[in-house]
Amino acid sequence: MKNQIFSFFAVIALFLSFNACKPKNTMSAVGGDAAAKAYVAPGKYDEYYNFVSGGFSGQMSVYGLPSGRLLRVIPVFSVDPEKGYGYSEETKPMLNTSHCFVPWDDLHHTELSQTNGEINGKWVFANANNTPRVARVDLKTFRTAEIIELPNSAGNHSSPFGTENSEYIVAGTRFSVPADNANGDVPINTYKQNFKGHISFISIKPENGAMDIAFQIKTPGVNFDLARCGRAKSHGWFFFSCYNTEQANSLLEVNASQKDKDFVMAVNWKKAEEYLKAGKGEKVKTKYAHNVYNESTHTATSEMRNEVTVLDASVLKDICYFIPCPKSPHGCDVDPTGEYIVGSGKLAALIPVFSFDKIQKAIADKAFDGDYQGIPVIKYEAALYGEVKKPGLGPLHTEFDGKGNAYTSFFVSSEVVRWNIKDLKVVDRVPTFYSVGHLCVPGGNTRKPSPKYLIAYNKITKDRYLPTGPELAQSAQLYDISGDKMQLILDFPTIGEPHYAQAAPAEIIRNNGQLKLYKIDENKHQYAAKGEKESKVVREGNKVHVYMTSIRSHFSPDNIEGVRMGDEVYFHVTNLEQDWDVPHGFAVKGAANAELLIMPGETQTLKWVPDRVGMFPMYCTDFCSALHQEMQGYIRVSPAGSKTPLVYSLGAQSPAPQTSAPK
Ligand code: CUK
Ligand code: CUA
Repeated sequence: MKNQIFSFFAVIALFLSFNACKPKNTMSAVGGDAAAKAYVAPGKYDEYYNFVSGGFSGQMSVYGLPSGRLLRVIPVFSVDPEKGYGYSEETKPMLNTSHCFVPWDDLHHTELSQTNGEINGKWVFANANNTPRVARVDLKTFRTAEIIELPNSAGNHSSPFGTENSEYIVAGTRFSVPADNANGDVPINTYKQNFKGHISFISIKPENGAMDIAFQIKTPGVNFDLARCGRAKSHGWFFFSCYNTEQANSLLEVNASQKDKDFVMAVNWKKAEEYLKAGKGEKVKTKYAHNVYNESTHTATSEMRNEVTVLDASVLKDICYFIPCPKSPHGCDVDPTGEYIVGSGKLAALIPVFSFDKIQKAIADKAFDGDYQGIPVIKYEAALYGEVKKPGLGPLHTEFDGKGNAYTSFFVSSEVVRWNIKDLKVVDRVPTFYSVGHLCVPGGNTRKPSPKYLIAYNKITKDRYLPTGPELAQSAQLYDISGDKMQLILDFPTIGEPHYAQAAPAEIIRNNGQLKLYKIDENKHQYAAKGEKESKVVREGNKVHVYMTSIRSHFSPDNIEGVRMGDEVYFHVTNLEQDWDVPHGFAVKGAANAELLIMPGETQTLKWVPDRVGMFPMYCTDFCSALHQEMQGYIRVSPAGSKTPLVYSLGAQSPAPQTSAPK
């Protein structure tokens, strides 16, 4: 019997270790009190806002925590027909780039603005991975307010990571490429000579968040993956993980995994600022778009810039230092005290923790192992605080709770591991379902984390939800980390593929002066009609401008005749409502476009080019009142060259009372 019990446990142990990489969907992983912990009663608000990257959806989604309820999808880099983003004339310029209008991107990281190393609730930044851009979302409106393109970059992955007072949002290029002012028409196998890395420092105006590329730092051609600012004692520094220091250009899975160690790059950005002031930067010709949404004109403008200032790290020797870091590091995370820098080698069996003090001493003592293409390489031992031994398989990202613990995600062994930063001992581990990428502790990248919950953003969901054909839901998992043992309390599906996310106590975001509506008197839109009396239809050549208003429950005008084939019709719809939460929508049959969704006091424009002669209904798409279904109208389209007069009306059965002569 004893023997049987022993072998029973042996089998269980074997089973567990064998299945370590794919934990089973067991009920026992969720305790009986889990539901109560994640339950937010109907009508009650969540404790946290969670801003989650949408990956290849190009959008950012906002969840409430701990409920996991989806509150909003904010369109950032991808067009969104639901909100008319990228479809309305006013928002099209937001997606302009030096290439063209780009309607999609791949958004991996969100970054909340900070003051003194704490979240201030003003803005959340996001990166476009494919066509390198950084966006600023204004948390007064939960809308994308600004997008700046990044020159000399490709694959803007190591981005957007901010400094402690949002002095800068920094962005490192994943793909090194020939600089924009160099000849890019070179053989790919000249990578080592011709390909360069660039790190962008985007300055943020404290009063309004306006972005500008203050400078770039040119580095050897490697792949920058992730980054974190120094904080508290290490304020003034930035830390980047880099891989492919082999400088391979083919079959990177093998060729960029040759070296035992790649690098964490430490950047002294205060020093870089000094060089910039001293005129050591080179003004380099390039081309990049800067797009800004103006809240009083309700209109975005896109401007093309053609110059950027570049500091060369191989010439200005004391701004960048490489620190050896095992096996293709992915995450590079700094603890709340700013002393410990954690590098997560994707293929490493340990986690190195570097000490800021030791890095400073190593630089002072010149404890270097030569250089890497002109950048000093600090000796590994000289920078190392210690190593977390055998923590798990495939470490990716680390967050902190401010109580001395670090939490690292392990992609291969599908788990979150809590370890103590001081003694580097693992104190708890919990399985994730399944392969986990980023983690988020609210404020986990600040001086003062809010250590109640941890959210894991997973890559694979397998059997967690009802199946939906070949493509399954993407997923996040919520853990209670307030006790000695981490406890899984909730799964919730996400929009797109979630990578990094940040969260903040709801109070910080709610009490930042959120906008409830646009004041109609302050509407400076060129085509606004600030009352029904101002509504009209004006022909300018083949362009027909409809100054339209909407209010419960009609448009003015609601009948238009005299539009001809060959015309371009612009419906400028002003929502006259001055109540919170009363949008109106607008759509026209056959429009090669999306709807408009117009907030109270706002003006938005839909362009419509009729493709045939006939009668076209238009209607409100947002169920705004009991008589929403009555909110409609007609546009008559006549043949090209017809003499149908341009008339428009509201409340006239026939004939139309107001006319303007056809020109
Ligand atoms: S990445 Cu996706 S899991 Cu693009 Cu920050 Cu690590
Ligand atoms: Cu306005 Cu429905």
